[in-house]
Amino acid sequence: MAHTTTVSVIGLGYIGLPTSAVFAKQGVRVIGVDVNQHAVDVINNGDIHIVEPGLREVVANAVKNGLLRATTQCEPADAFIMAVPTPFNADKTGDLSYIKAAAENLAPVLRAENLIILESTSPVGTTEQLEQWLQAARPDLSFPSAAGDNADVQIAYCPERVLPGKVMEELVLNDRVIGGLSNKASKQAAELYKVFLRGDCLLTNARTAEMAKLTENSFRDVNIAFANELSLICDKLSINVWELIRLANHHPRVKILQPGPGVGGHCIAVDPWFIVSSAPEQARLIRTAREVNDFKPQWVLNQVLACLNNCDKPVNEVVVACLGLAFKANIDDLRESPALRIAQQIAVTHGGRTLLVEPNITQLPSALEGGELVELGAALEQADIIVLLVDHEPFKAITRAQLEGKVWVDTKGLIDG
Ligand code: SAJ
Repeated sequence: MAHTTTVSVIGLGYIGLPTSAVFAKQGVRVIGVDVNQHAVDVINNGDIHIVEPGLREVVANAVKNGLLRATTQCEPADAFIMAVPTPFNADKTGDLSYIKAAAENLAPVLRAENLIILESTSPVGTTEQLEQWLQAARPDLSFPSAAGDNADVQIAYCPERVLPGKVMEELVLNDRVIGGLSNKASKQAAELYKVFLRGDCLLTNARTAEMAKLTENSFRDVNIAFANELSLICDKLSINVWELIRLANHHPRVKILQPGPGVGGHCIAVDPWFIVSSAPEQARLIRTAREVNDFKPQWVLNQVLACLNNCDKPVNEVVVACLGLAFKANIDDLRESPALRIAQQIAVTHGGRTLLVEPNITQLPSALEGGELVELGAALEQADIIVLLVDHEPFKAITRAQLEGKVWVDTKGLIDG
């Protein structure tokens, strides 16, 4: 595909906006589409509505140069990339309503020679489902499941695999798995990504590409669950889990991940359920891993409650400090954070002062209004119980001397490790 191609990116969130920006940086005209009018206005002003290092400058330049424009309604383009959310329903099946809504927005402007790429993390079969919705809305056009390489419209699945906080770098460098509903769709999609991609394009079919994304995140979830389960076993057997993992990892073929307060974020705690709901009888390990990781915050809370009950003061006079609220180290993202959930439960159940230390934010979310956002030094000075929830860089400097006379629960091994 030539550099003059117009690409429309539907969904201008954590994936869609950076993708729009890297295309525009290469001189491609990009029409960004989002249902959120606020996001559209912010982007058209050359600014961004999300936090991602290095993104603002690229968006500002693209808007200034007239290469990126945002709107709420789909407009004709040569290629469309869908990057809309796919949460799960109450029964843990994938909620495809955002993809369906995007398809309804897109269908009226679709024309022959168009390429559509779905990037949203999706249950296996979603790309075929998208094709069916579009075919129903546009019976005048032919699609690849029936017409193969000769179809009017080509469709491929290509999952995003970038790490929040490193999106601008990983978008360009990571290899891409591309699964077309026809060979032509795969090839066209690869050609399009090559406009900005330095990694390789690995071509397959849509179902395998959908499963590849789910597999990567399930692999990580299962491995984190193994570490989390070890932490429970070691607690019962009075063994230091951090030392144990360090020792075991000296074996040339063993590489155990780190236990923590639970698994957070919008991907690893969600995606394995898409495999479980597609193959419930077979996906026993993947389901159990999810359950092990989901139980960990409750286990940590129980540890803290036990410490509270063992204190020699009335519980409501005990000062508890929670160190870290984000879903992982050195980011400001509190969404789906086990640390935040644990801190919230401590604040509501113990009745005394709860000090909260989160170096990456300046204001507490409303859910934590009962707590006090304080500096690390103040928390270490005033608290009777320290609950270390995230391995943020500044917490690595905490010394045993600063903890003298205090009780602590260390979920990340910064003190005990
Ligand atoms: N965690 C642990 N122990 C570990 C590693 C991680 O408890 O040893 C926890 C983290 O604290 C966090 C959660 O797991 O709560 C997830 O963090 P993460 O760094 O493993 O992953 P995410 O959610 O930021 O990004 C993942 C990445 N997937 C993989 O590494 C396989 C990323 O490449 C994907 O693009 C992203 O999901 C996504 O969008 O799907």
